[in-house]
Amino acid sequence: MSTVRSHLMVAAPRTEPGLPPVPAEAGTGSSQSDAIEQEGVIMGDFNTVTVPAKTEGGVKSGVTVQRDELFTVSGSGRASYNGGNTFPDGTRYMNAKYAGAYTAPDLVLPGAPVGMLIARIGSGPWLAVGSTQTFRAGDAGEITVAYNDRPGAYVDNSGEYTAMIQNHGSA
Ligand SMILES: [Ca+2]
Repeated sequence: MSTVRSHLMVAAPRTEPGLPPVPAEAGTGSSQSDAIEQEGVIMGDFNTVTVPAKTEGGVKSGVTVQRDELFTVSGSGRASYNGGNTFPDGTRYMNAKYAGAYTAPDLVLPGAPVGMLIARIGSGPWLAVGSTQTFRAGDAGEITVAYNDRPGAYVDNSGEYTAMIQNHGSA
């Protein structure tokens, strides 16, 4: 019965939940800074995106560049093209053993290893990124990042990279 339990708990005094705290409106409280922090974020110069290995055509980064601006793309993580695990630099591990890089002429970016992180400006030519690379933009557009594999051979891929894209401006 509830009345009995209430009597037993009286022995343990605790803070009254019904008492309101001292009003903080007049003070210099630090509890209302959310909106200010959001205003302080400069969007467009920097972003981090997930790059699933399955996503043929890549992922738009949200970062745009103008011609001659410097930008850096960096990648981390592990993924698979269904022939081994790969890292953004294009190195592979097969059956838990280092297997080097594998290149083929029919990859989306030929000459760059399968599994390498690649990027392009708008619909321009793909660029080899690897773990990190800084480029000077030859054109204006949004940076897209992707996993290098054969066209049409993305469906059996798994895993994802995390790519960081930074626009440094025209330094
Ligand atoms: Ca594949």
